[in-house]
Amino acid sequence: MRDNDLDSIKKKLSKKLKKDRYNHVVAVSYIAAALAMRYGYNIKKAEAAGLVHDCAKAYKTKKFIPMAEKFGIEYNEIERRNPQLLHAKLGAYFAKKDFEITDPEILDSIIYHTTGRPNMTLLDKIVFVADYIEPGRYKQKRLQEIREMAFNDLDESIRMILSDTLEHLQSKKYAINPITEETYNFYVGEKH
Ligand code: DGI
Ligand code: FE
Ligand code: FE
Repeated sequence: MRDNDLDSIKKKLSKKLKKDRYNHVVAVSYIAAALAMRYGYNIKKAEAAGLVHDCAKAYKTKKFIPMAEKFGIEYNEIERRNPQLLHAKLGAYFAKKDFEITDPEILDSIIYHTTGRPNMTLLDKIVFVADYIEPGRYKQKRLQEIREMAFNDLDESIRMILSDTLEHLQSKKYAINPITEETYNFYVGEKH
């Protein structure tokens, strides 16, 4: 991943995404870079993953199910009823098709950025956490604490994020994706 590649990804994204969403992905990319520095991961790959993680949000949510059908992307009952969840899987598809990203580690980190997954790779963790803590976020509780923890103990920050997210989803009575629950059980249920 060269600087050139990152510049061309940014340029494309700035044309496809609304301004707020573009600002968000740039912020995630820089926080992902900072976490990569802290935990010893390839900085450019982290930046690229951060930039493209929400690229499917260039499209309207009502197009997600038809697009998944068309591209042969499988979805479960929860995703059918909450199609916004599909922006993660669709994002990996568009990252490959429109942004020429072929690195499986980057593509996986996009697929799992919303729900996490058991036994996440370091890049999965970096993108998952960066998405939650980027400077533009303000709605979640104990953000300051989680932001500090992200740079002290990445896994502990993941446990905090998963606990808060599950609690939030339950309080709103949102349907929980089985993989969100599996991730929660893996990281919070048992200690890792
Ligand atoms: O795309 P972003 O807004 O940057 O962030 P994201 O991809 O992490 O999506 C965040 C939203 O996804 C947040 O409102 C919580 C929601 N979410 C995460 N897991 C689940 C979920 N929503 C439902 N219904 N079920 C889940 O399991
Ligand atoms: Fe997202
Ligand atoms: Fe995001």
